[in-house]
Amino acid sequence: MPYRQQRVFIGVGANLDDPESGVRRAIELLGATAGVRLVACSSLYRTAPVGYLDQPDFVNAVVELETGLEPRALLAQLHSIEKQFGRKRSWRNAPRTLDLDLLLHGNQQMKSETLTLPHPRMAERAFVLIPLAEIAPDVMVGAAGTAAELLQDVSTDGVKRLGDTIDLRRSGVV
Ligand code: PH2
Ligand code: MG
Ligand code: MG
Repeated sequence: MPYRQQRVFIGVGANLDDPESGVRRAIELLGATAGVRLVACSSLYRTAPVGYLDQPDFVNAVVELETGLEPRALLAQLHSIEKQFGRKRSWRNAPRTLDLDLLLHGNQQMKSETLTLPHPRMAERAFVLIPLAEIAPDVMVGAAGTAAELLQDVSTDGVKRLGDTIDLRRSGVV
C-alpha cells in the first residue's frame, strides 16, 4: 500500500565551500528527488554557529515538502544528497558542506538510533525555528507547541536574514 502523502520539513545548513550557493543547489536537488514535491522555501539566513563555536557562520533555511516517502526512505535520499556535496562525517557539530536534517514528518513521533522525530534539538534552535516559523508558523512541533510559540522562548541573536525568499519558479525548482 503506498504511504500517505505527508507534510515534511527539512532543515538545510552549510558553512563550508560557498555555503549560500550550496544551500540553493541542495534545495534544487531536493525538489528534483523522485516522489518529492517542493511546497515552500524560507529565506536564507546567516547564523552564528551553535554548539561548537570555533567555525564559520552557517547559512540555514527550511523547506517544506510533500512526499509519500516514509521517513527512512526520505532520510536515505537526504544522505545521498549530502554525499554529493562531499560531506564527510567527522565529529558532531563539525563544519560541513551540507547538512539536511529531517525536522518533521507529518505528525510522526519516533525515536531510534538513526532517526528521532520531531528532530530532538529543533525546539531550542533559532536557526531552525526562525525559517520554519517564516513558512509554517502554525505547524506543531510534536506536543511542544507551534513553531511560532517555540520561537518566543529562544534567543534570536546571531540569526540574520540574507535577502529575498527564493522564488521557486524563477530558480526552476517548480
Ligand atoms: N548545525 C549543527 C550545529 N550547529 N549552528 C548553526 N548556526 N547552524 C547549523 O545548521 C548548525 C549549527 C549541527 O548540525
Ligand atoms: Mg544538523
Ligand atoms: Mg544532520
